[in-house]
Amino acid sequence: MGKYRGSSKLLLQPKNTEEVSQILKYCNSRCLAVVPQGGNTGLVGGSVPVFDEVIINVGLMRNILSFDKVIVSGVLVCEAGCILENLISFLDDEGFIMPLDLGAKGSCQIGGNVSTNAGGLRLLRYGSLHGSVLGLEAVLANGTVLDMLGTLRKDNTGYDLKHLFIGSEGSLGIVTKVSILTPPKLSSVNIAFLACEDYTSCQKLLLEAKKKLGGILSAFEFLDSDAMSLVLKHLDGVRNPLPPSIHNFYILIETTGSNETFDKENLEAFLLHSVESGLVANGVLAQDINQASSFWHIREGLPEALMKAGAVYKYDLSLPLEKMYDLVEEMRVQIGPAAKVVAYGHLGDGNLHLNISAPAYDDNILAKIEPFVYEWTSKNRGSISAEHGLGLMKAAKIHYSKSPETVRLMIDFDYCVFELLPDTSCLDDNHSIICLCLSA
Ligand code: 2HG
Ligand code: ZN
Repeated sequence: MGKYRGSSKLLLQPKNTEEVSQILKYCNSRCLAVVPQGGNTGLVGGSVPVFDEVIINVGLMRNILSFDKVIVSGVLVCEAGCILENLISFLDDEGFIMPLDLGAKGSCQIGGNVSTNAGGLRLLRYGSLHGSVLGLEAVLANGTVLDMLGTLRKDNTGYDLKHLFIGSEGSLGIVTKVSILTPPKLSSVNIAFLACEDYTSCQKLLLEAKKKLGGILSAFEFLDSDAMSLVLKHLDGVRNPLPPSIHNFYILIETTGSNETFDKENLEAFLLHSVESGLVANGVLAQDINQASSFWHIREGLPEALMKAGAVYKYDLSLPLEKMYDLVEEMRVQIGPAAKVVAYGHLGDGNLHLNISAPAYDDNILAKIEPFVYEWTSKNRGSISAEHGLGLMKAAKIHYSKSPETVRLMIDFDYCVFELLPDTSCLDDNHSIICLCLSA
């Protein structure tokens, strides 16, 4: 995004866990700051060495260690540097899918996905990584290797510490291996691209989709008309699949099931009913795989279109569904003509991607956005980071979403882990190392 700049002089690319352990042990004994790095696709500056950290990039640790489709159906064990898209293709050949899919799949790595608890496009169906990650291996700052690489569905022996590494963004240690439960690939996938005239219709449509499509619903994504105009303007070869007329909202619905005829008829009946009841103004069902991927390209291409449009301020928020679009409208009033407010996201999960696009980064624009956006989110009991983590951008803003007692416990917990270190002289009373870690 051109927003965070690195100034590291050293990038290390360990080939295995033992090397990660040795690097961390050495850096720790010398009080050298490190930043773990995966595919570098984060949006909050978490993997950028903004000071002079040593970069530990796990990109060479990219082996698939095992895939058990016979005994424990669908458990994949792999190293942290595996690129998500490679895992998706590997599983596709085996008749399985990853429970996680994101626009950044071509470069993001599973270790980074797990460390940031990435959500993505199919969370609605397959749940978060807290559900599908069965185990992991991580290396603590002092080099201790924690083997929690279980493959069991159930294990109630003591604290399930792997969950602390899912979403802690490298602040407790570096994830080096992951074991993940993958669902079988289902043969019938259908995708519809729809237009709604108002936000209330989008909400009602979601409720209807949950009721009528139930178990086969696998994605429910939305974009507003400003987002659509942006994609059409900046991405080559993209066209609006609906007849030319400006609609206020667009919805992408995907169903995944195992009965081709039934699933298609089910989706068609749902669409017909939604048009007749006035919830949907217009809609089209993908007729083949090319059309299906062109629908997805509109939604997945949004971050790229925004980058091409200039500078972008990104906010990844969880909000109560009924309030979500009020924020977008209030933000438009707040900012005025200086920038464009563009909204899209995972409506099915209550996750708004609020993007503010401007010709260049400008402190006057930023002053209109922050702290307004965080205060608004906090007042409505939302989360200031739904799926991208805190990173550098939001580490100091955590209090908008977590109580002082909770933050205190996180800091104490960090201390607890750091007390394992042979030399703790680099920890000062102001927890500056902890803050650095939270931002990494
Ligand atoms: C998405 O859903 C990603 O496309 C990126 O999470 C979000 O660009 C963004 O703000
Ligand atoms: Zn997203």
